[in-house]
Amino acid sequence: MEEIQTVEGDDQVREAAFAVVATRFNEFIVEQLIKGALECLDAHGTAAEDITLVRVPGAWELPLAVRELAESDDFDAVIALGAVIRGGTPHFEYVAGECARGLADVQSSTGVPVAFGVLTTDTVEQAVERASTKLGNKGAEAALAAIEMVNLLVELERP
Ligand code: INI
Repeated sequence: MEEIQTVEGDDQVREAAFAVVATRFNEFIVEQLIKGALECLDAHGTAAEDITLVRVPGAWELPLAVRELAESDDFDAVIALGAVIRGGTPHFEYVAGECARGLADVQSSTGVPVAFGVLTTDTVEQAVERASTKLGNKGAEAALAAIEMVNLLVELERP
């Protein structure tokens, strides 16, 4: 087989603006996700003036704020950060499910990449692990995905 053409976005930031939207709920965990995301954006070449941090009460409120930012034309991608922890309550299913559905909705209806950095875990311990620096930080992972998707869209739109 002849070599096929592959299109992908790289991880270098070139004049792109990012909004980071983070919940205050489970703040002690989400602060670590914010730290991971901001360090990742910085390490890949984003200027501080190209990053806006927005805070919302909880994961339920993420989709509305993310939609507002995605529709503003001021950002190339939005990074949503939060932590929904089960803790034996059915509330979990509603909050986690609607948050994920709402964010996916914003991404597909606006065409603006929305990175999903929302932890959904059974326990606090699992959430702490995924927000750590040692075992991989989901905030940093989401920021990296946002960078790659911004660059991929540039590649795909190139004539
Ligand atoms: N919000 C979260 O971000 N994480 C949770 O684990 C959570 N739980 O478990 O209830 C949570 N609830 C609050 C919700 O997101 C809204 O802020 C609230 O219902 C007000 O609309």
